[in-house]
Amino acid sequence: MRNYTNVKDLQNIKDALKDALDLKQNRYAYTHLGKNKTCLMIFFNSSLRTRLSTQKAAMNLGMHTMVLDVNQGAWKLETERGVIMDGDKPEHMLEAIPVMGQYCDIIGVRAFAQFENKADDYSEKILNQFIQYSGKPVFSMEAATGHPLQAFADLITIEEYKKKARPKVVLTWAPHPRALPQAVPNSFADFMNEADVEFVITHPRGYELEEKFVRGAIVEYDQNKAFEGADFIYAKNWAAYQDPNYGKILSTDRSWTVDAQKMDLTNKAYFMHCLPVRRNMIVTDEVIESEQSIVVPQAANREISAQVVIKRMLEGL
Ligand code: AN0
Ligand code: CP
Repeated sequence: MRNYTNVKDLQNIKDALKDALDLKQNRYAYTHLGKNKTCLMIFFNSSLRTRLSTQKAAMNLGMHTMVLDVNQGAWKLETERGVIMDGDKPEHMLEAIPVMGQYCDIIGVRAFAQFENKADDYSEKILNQFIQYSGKPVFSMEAATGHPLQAFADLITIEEYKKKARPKVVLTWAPHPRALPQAVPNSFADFMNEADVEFVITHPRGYELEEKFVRGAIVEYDQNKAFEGADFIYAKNWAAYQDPNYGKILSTDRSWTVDAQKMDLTNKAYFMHCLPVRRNMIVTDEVIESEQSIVVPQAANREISAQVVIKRMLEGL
């Protein structure tokens, strides 16, 4: 595998799942693959899980890891070509990226949607510059439109916890005080559409996601109805995608918060969230602390999804 930016890079998700479950039993079987190889991780945004789980995955494969927080200690980077650089940014991405590529064998990039320009975000302007100019294989650690390491970990978790061959999986919007990207719900939808599940998305009107990720999945605007018979509830906030409200908060309606009453409508569903989660906005204390909450094992699988991806990238070097 050269780059990892979306579900299609895994080719066949059944094989990818099998690799994941095998690796989980035998994390240190491939240390020879990463010997004398370096994984560079570039963060334009904060992270807890991605930072730690991806380093752990690379170390499991025998690699060295280096982490750079671009906004803390590195030079501020100009991203627009053609600007006269007389402002506060001393370095251009067009030099910085090929230089970063000199010091590593693979590069992970976290660069969220900026909500300034929808076309820039949805063309993955920053991630694609890394692919184009670094000279090295690149994987997304959450870019503008997707978080494929998260969605792969989510798929592994559903595979591990499902009690029937084709579970009902519900992605529900929930309220949040800040405008958040669509990357997590986009990738989750993209993966669920490939998986053997009954997939339903529920959100208030106006929060419709990009069709290329929704791919005709059922959208149910009545959250209670969507929850009926669900085996997995996957909560997430996102800001509006559709014009003219791109990047805007249209609702903070706390009747969409996932609480015990709503979970009672489900088929004793497991509760999932990618984390970080704001309690009593997205989900009540009671639900996230309940036995049905699998947010921690879900986060644990981030190590596994990253390890499958990095292993395949190393095999392609
Ligand atoms: C980010 C998001 O919603 O995309 C990262 C989630 C993994 N969340 C926040 O910024 C709170
Ligand atoms: N879920 C996730 O990607 O978490 P971080 O933002 O902490 O990396």
